[in-house]
Amino acid sequence: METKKRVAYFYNNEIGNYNYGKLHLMNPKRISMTHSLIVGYGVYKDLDVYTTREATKEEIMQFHDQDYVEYLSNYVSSTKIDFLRKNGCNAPIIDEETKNDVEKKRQYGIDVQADCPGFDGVYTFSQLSTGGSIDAAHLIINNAADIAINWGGGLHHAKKGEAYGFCYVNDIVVCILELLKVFPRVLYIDIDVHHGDGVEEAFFTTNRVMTVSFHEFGEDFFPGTGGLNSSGEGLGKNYAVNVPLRPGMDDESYKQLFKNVMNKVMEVFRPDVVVFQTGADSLANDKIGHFNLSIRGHGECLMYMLRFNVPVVVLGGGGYTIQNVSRCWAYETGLLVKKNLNGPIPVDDPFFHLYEKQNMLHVPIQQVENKNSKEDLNKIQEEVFKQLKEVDA
Ligand code: TV1
Ligand code: CA
Ligand code: ZN
Repeated sequence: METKKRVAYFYNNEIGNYNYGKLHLMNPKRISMTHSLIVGYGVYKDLDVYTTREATKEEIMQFHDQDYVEYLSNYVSSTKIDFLRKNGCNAPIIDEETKNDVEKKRQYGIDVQADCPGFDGVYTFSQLSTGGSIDAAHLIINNAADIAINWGGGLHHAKKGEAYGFCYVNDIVVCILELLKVFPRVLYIDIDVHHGDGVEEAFFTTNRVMTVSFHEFGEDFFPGTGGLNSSGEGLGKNYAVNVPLRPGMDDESYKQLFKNVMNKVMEVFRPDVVVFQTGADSLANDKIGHFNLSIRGHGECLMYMLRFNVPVVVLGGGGYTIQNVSRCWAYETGLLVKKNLNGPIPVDDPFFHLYEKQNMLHVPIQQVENKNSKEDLNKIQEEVFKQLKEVDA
């Protein structure tokens, strides 16, 4: 009955070399670590492996403002300029003045101190993240894959003309715009612990994209949007679904809510394709998020969407305890090709030293208090169902 799904996987060895800065929590190395586990566990053989290319300016400008993209693409960090000067380079550096113009930086959300630093190669990094998500969409469009994975994508906060929340180019919006060229309806699902605000905003007024985000909400948790009653406007009314949650969500409560909501979403929206942002900062022991999901629980949510026999683009996202991110995404890549990975981390993994404290693929999690009561969760589900009743796609 169930036929084997063709699973495509996008990777570029360069992506792990970009660096947001020493103290920053976003570490692109987790993408390389994920890849090493995928190779080490032998999942590689069951995937159609593609090398990720850099998205072009034109592709990125399908969503982003030209002036913002131009600013990003010309960005040269002041450390890099200092380095060039010290090494005897006297040639003018393109737009050296504007690049370090405090006003421009503020306008475009580039902030050396905090969330979105201007770092060397920030544009190429974003092009690689986006190139994978675009080509993933194209494989689905050409019916050359049933599932297409880009762990380097999923940067859901980037705005049309501004970097935001560790994200510079919104690869997800560009991916969905590609899919909309062919498919009438696209479903976006976001299990990152943060609200998928950039994607929601981009499609807030259309009924061709339904966005569904599960996220931690309240007590100033970033970004602060995604309340229960933010549900779309105009033609998009009821097509933005938000599931705001308190800290401590565990496997049982999360899985149940996820399955109930998504089952209803599939029934009323009947998408042609699903784009799944698989942010791993919803796992237990993340450095930013406060949910308490196991890798198996997280993976069960992703796998739940396969039963509907709709093609899926699988993207990465957040995740700040990097060993758990690579464990999770390697495990999920395994699940997608029907392999149930477990056991120790392969000893010849180039990142083995980073797992030495706990060398198993699955790590135990402590019980923490779930601040979401059964009553709260029932109420949220009820509200979401009420909204979904109004959808007639
Ligand atoms: C540099 C160094 C940056 C240490 C950022 C946590 C840091 C954070 C850092 C941090 C941090 C945020 C805010 C900023 C309100 C803003 C990829 C004034 C210890 C998809 C983005 C979270 C999540 C942004 C991205 C958030 C994603 N949390 N240490 N920054 N402030 N920003 O709260 O959804 O996962 O935390
Ligand atoms: Ca989310
Ligand atoms: Zn996040």
